[in-house]
Parts: sequence; structure tokens; C-alpha cells
Amino acid sequence: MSNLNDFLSYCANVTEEWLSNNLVEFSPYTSILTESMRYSVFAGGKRLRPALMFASYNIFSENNSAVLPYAAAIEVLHTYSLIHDDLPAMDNDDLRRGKPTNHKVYGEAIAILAGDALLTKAFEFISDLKYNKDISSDAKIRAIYELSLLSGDKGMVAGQVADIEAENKVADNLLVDFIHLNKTAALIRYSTKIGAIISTNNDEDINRLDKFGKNIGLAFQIIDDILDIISDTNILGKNVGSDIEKGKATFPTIYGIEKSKKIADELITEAIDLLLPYNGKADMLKEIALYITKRQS
Ligand code: GRG
Repeated sequence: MSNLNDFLSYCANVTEEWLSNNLVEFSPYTSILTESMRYSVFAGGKRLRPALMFASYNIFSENNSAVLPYAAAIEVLHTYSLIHDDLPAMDNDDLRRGKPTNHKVYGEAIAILAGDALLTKAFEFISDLKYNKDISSDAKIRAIYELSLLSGDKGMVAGQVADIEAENKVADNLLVDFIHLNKTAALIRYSTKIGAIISTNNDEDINRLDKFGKNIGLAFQIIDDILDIISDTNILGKNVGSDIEKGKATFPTIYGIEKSKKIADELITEAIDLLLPYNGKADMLKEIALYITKRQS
């Protein structure tokens, strides 16, 4: 598959199909929970994290079925973070992925619980031995450990807390870096790092893909900050201008739009240079990195 759009569609389709088969009702008593989880998971979304995972994995291996539980896990965990982020206690948003937010449809209690269940579902997917027969035990444990680190109080939750604490305060570049690296880059980094962990045991490669993910993750959030200022609600699928309204600490508030764009471009160039040892095998990863700076939504 040489075309980026074909690759993104392929990754989205296989991940969604796997998710549809594995995100199923547990009991008729809790059908509202399953419905609410599925509502947000299947509300759209670019499925960028699964695509990054496949592209990283494909540098070393072609057996894509081995990636599916991990790709599904990162997507459900990401969806949990969006549901919780949209809650009245956090960003209080009513639009996500172009649709009413989870709590607007199911109420706050179910939205909180759907988020909780999607977070734990991610760990179920990557630890259930029936799904992961092709992966070594060491790699499986490492994949579980990395997800707990990058999604919790040393990763995404840390970034979210620092983000909330920084609202309406004067933030410096170190704080904005901390927020972005944890809130956003952590899961993107997990995607590229896990692609390597489950396909190679070479630490140099794993670290290289970790650093690649960190760079593009930071660039992704910088572009997100810029889009929040210059984009359109219909294109973005969520309300624009909310960062300024909420007094958020962002790259454009510190550096301005032009310098922020330049920083994002530099991060992407540095990330692409990390892929040089892989020659053509990392072309798709390179394409996705370039797409991040060009994206409109
Ligand atoms: C609630 C613990 C907790 C964390 C929330 C994800 C998040 C952290 C906040 C959401 C707001 C935000 C700007 C997050 C940064 C990450 C980000 C840009 C998410 C959107 O990711 P996309 O663009 O979304 O990949 P889709 O819908 O395409 O999957």
C-alpha cells in the first residue's frame, strides 16, 4: 500500500471491524453502557493512533493481525479521554467528532462510566491471551506497563491536570511543553513505541520510535492549538476558539501562530530524520508525520 489515504482507510477499517466484534454487550442489564461506549468509539475519528501503530510495526513485520488488539486498545483509551475531557467538570463541550458529546446523549453518570469502562477495556484487550498469541510474554508485559505509564499520572492524566491548573494563569514554555508532551504526545508516543515493542526486541529501534512519536505528538498538539484559532467548527467537528475562551496555555499564546508553525515543522523534520536507517520501510510513517502538519481537522 503506497498511498497514505489508502493506508489510513485500511487501518481505520480493520481496527473498527475488530472493535465492532469485541466491544459487545456484557449483560442486558448494562446495554446502555455498551451503547454509550460504542456511540463515542464509532462516532468517527481519524484513527490516527492505530495508523501510527501499524506503520511503526510494519517497519519490522507484516503480520498485521498481531497489531489489532493494541490498535483497538489505544483507540478506546483515547476515546475515554475525549469523553471525560468533554464533561461539564472539565471542558464542558457539547460537540465531539461532529456529534453531540457522550454526556449530552447519555447523561453525565453513564458518560463517566463509559469512559471508565473504555479505559479498562484497553488493558483487557492487550492482556487477554486469546488475542495476543503471536507476541512474546516479555513484549506483552512491556506493552501493558508502557500503557499504564503513558496514560496515567506519569502521562496523559498528568498533562490533563497541568492543563486544568494552568487555566487563566500566565504559563511559560516549560509548562506548555509539559502539558502537550503528557496530554497529547503520550498516547501518540505509545502508538509508535508499541508498534516497535511487539515486532522487535532491539532497544535502539524501540527508543528511536519512542522519540519519533514524542516529536510528532508535540507537533500534533501545536497544530491542534493553531487549528483552534484559525479553523472552522464544521471542518474541525468540535467548537473552535475554546482555548482562548477558557484561558488555556497553548503554543500560539506563547510564541504566536507563525513561530508555533515553525516549531511544529522543525519537530516533524527531526522526527523524519530518525527514520533514515529504515529506508523505504518507514515511508508510511514519514507520510503520516508530514500529514500532521498539513491537517485541517
Ligand atoms: C480526561 C484524563 C483525561 C485526559 C484528556 C484527550 C484529552 C486529555 C483532552 C482532549 C482535548 C485535547 C485537545 C486533547 C489533546 C489530544 C487531541 C488533540 C485529541 C484529539 O485527537 P484527534 O484529533 O481526535 O486524533 P479524533 O477524534 O480524530 O480521534
